[in-house]
Amino acid sequence: MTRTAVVTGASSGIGRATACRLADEGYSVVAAARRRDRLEELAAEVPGIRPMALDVTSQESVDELAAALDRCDVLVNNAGGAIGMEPVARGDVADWRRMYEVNVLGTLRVTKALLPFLVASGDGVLVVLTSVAGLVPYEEGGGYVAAKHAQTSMTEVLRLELCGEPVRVVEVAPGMVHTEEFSLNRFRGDATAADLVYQGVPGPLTAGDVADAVTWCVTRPAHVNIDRLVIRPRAQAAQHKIHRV
Ligand code: 8X3
Repeated sequence: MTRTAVVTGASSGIGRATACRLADEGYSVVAAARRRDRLEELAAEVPGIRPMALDVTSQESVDELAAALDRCDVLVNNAGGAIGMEPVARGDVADWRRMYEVNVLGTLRVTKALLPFLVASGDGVLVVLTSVAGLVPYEEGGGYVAAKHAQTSMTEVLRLELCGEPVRVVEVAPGMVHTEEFSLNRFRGDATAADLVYQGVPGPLTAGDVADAVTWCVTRPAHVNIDRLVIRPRAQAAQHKIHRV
C-alpha cells in the first residue's frame, strides 16, 4: 500500500521542496496550500503529487481537507511564517495574532483533524516545522519567536500525550534558510531589506536542504523517533553568530 503524506504550505519554499522529496521517495503526496494555481503547476510537474486548496486558519477548509482523504501516514505541518521585525514595544497586535493563527492554531487545527488517520495507519509520522526562533529568542523577532516557542511546546506536549500510540512526533527546527518568500513576507515585500538578511552569508540553507532533513526523519524505521532536528548553515553557529564575507 502506498503511503500518503500531507504537506501544508506546499506552494513554495520548504513545503514545496518537501512535497517533491517525499514524492521522489514513493509517497503519494497531498500538497496543500492557499494558492491552488501554484499547486496545480507543481502537480503537473511532479508525478505523485495531488493539489489541495487549504487555509490552515479556516476550520472549514481544514475539515474539507480531512474529508477528502482516505488515509494519511505522514503529516508535515509546514504552513507558517513571520510578519514584521519590530521590537516588542512597537509590536503590532494584528501581526502577532496572524502569526499565532498560522503557526500555532494552524498546526493545531490540521493536527487534530488528521491525527485519527495517523493513528489508524499503524505507523504515523507527524512532523512540525518550527524554527530555531522556537528555541532561542532574538531582538525584533518577538511575535515570531513567541509563536514558534508555542509551536515547539505544543509539539513536545503532543509527543508526551501520544506515547503508546503508533505515531512519531518529530520537530524540525531550521535556522537561516534562503527561500523566495520567508524574508520577503517578514519585511512586508521590501526586497532590499529581505535580501540583506542573507547578504555575504556563504551558503544559507536552501529549502531542499530542509526537505532532505524532513525526509530523513520520516523515513527512519517505525521505532525511531527523531524528537528534534536542528539544522543550520555552517555559517550560522548560533542565532547571533553569523559568518559573513
Ligand atoms: C527562520 C529562522 O532565524 O529567522 O525560522 O528565526 S530565523
